[in-house]
Amino acid sequence: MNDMDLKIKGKVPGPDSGIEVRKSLCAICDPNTQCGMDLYVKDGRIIKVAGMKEAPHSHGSLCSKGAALRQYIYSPERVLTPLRRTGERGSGEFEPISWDKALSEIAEKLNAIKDEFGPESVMFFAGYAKWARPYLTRFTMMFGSPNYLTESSTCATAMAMAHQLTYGAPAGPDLKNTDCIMFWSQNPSASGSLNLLNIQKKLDAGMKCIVIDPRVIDLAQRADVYLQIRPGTDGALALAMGHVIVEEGLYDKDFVENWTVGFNEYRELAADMAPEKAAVICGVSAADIRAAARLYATSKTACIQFSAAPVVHHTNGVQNYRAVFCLIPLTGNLDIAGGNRMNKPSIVYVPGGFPTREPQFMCIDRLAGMPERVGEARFPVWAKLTNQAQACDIPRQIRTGDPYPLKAFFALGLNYRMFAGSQDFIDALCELDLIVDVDLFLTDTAKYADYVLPACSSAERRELRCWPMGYIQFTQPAIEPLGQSKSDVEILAELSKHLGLDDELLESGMEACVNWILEPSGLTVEELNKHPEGMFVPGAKPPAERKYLNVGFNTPSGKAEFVSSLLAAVDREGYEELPSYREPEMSPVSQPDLAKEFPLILDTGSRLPMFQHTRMFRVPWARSLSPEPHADICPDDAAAAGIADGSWMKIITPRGQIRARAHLTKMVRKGDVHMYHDWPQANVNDLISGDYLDPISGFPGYRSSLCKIEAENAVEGGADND
Ligand SMILES: Nc1nc2c(c(=O)[nH]1)N[C@H]1C(S)=C(S)[C@@H](COP(=O)(O)OP(=O)(O)OC[C@H]3O[C@@H](n4cnc5c(=O)[nH]c(N)nc54)[C@H](O)[C@@H]3O)O[C@H]1N2
Ligand SMILES: Nc1nc2c(c(=O)[nH]1)N[C@H]1C(S)=C(S)[C@@H](COP(=O)(O)OP(=O)(O)OC[C@H]3O[C@@H](n4cnc5c(=O)[nH]c(N)nc54)[C@H](O)[C@@H]3O)O[C@H]1N2
Ligand SMILES: [Mo]
Repeated sequence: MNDMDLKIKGKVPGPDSGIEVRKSLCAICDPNTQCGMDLYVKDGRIIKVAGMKEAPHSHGSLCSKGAALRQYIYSPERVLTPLRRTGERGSGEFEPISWDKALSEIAEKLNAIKDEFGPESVMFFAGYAKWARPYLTRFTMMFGSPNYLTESSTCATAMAMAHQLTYGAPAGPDLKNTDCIMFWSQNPSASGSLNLLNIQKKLDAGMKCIVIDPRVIDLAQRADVYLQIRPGTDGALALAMGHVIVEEGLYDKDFVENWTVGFNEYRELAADMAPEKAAVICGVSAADIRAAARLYATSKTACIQFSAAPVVHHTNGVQNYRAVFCLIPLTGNLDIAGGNRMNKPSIVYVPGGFPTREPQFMCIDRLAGMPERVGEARFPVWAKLTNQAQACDIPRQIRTGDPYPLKAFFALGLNYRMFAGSQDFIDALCELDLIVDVDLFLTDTAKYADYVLPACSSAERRELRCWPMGYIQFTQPAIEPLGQSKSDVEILAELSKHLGLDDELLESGMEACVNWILEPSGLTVEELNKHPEGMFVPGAKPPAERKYLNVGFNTPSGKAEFVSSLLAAVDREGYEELPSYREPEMSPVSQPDLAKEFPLILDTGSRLPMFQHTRMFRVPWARSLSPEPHADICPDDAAAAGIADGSWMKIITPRGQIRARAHLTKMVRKGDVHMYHDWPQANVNDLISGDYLDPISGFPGYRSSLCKIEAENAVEGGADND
């Protein structure tokens, strides 16, 4: 082998090997992590991926998902041309058509629907891919529809609402400066491994740690106090901690007196939740509750690492997180270094410490004159606190036409299995006149669309991202889009022209938009192009502390609210103004009769490190780490049902059943069944009703319903279509 062959074989970049390194990022998980990536390209094809050493957030690391990026991008399931449906919805029968034909036909249909039923009858949806959301929001507003919806109808928003109701805006944990961190339902080992390195360093340096999780996660083993809570009882635990903090005088009297409302009412509520009472509700010891409360309240600074998902994936989720977040003002750990701090997002949810015009770009102010959003009447506080429609209400409105008929659904990446009652969701969608899905892959959901438009991956497009340390990257495409696929933003810009929306800025393309958005930061595309690996934003700075001293809190009272004025204004069950504890709607306590037949708690969705919702099932390396659907149960429950480790079992709820392999583990509490969501052949969301929702947020109760398990002798798994 000569020198050049060796260089090619060794994937050594340089002019003689013809291998170029392009600076990109991994967009498989989104948006707070996203490792910087070096993509090695030869002859227009990515031949190797590696972590980008210059990235200050990922330092050259990649997880198992990113390492498999080539299999994700070059999947045989990629859609490579626009497709028009020829068979029944769901059959997967399509014919390829040209972009021009596809966009003209879609535009003609959307405009006809708009003329006959009004723009509000068209819904615009973004799935978990978040990078193109500012563009889709603007597009929706320009079209004139109030119905911009996203996967955040089940992710993060309810958590944000609990913050907003309590002190006006989300307040993130200041890990860097804290003396004590309380992981309240977050498992970075699986869901955010980048942060794990920072956490481990802090733990090594003596940071105290409390973990509240029904499963013995890795971090539980390093915790000073670990509380193995029964799913969905977080509110009771938080109130009991508040009880101890108040009773023992550990609260911040100055802050409470000057900056909160409703303390006396809260004190009474917490007085009724002694640790001994919560111990019974939550299945933990009263001594541990006291220890956790004391550690959190007496550490010089302490913060709460909350999650976008598990606590709010219950029918009592917002109130439970409200009870948790009340501990922050109670102890004065709000908006201080080492506590939970407020910071404005710069680009796509991520606070970068620099100003942008992203909010103005999205043209949200146009909502003011529009008809009500889907879900607005059913979830009035949601409507007050967010700009989105609530997607979990779509099936109801399609079926009833109340308050107006819905006719079309346009999606950037829809996965119907993400919704509780998935089959009902897609059945309802099939009653619409038009479904358009833009996706990288011909997914099971795309098969229901009338048109499927091929999106390209992050390696084939530009993407604007920032990270909390004030770092920004505007990636350059590493390769040409595969087939005829295009970037979502380009698709929106072209559809805008076909629709005649007359949106000059969007239609002039992504770079013009980025220049417009970044204007207040002083950055330009020209400057960013000189730094394809990204750069620190000049002048970016961490948020000031105690901003409330000047501007108060963004609540109706201007103070942190133990008693929420927004909840008090709605006279409905579940909208109590104090964060009082209610059982999940389906629990062994709330439904003892049902629990006789279905005695176990079904808690679904805890992240697995190799999967990202539906995305990685089709990726061979990821799939080899977990080839078949499985659920975690404890050895005692398995023995009681006669189920052996690794054997097939049935998980049965009043709504139906699925098959999964039993994974016996002492990590799980007795009485709980944990299963990942989205498995193509074992969709756990079909076991949960689409109407099993938190009355405040509309989030599904993914993490607590009732089930039973039975042994099964058959050995064959189901077909895997997605
Ligand atoms: N690898 C991977 N990473 C991901 C994702 C993925 O699909 N794969 N998804 C991303 C998304 S969209 C999200 S929202 C985040 C979510 O990521 P996380 O916030 O970490 O959420 P989960 O892993 O779902 O659950 C975290 C922990 O909550 C516990 N838990 C379950 N029910 C309860 C409960 O009722 N109370 C309490 N206190 N704890 C409970 C679980 O046992 C689990 O260990 O992850 C993101 N990161
Ligand atoms: N039972 C249960 N259900 C859950 C959860 C749970 O914990 N338990 N978690 C909920 C949460 S927190 C979330 S975030 C949702 C997951 O949200 P989903 O939206 O279901 O997430 P994905 O499957 O990652 O992405 C949806 C689609 O987007 C496509 N896609 C990826 N990148 C792009 C892109 O750049 N452009 C376009 N146009 N399409 C793209 C993917 O191929 C996929 O088909 O699931 C929710 N459902
Ligand atoms: Mo999520």
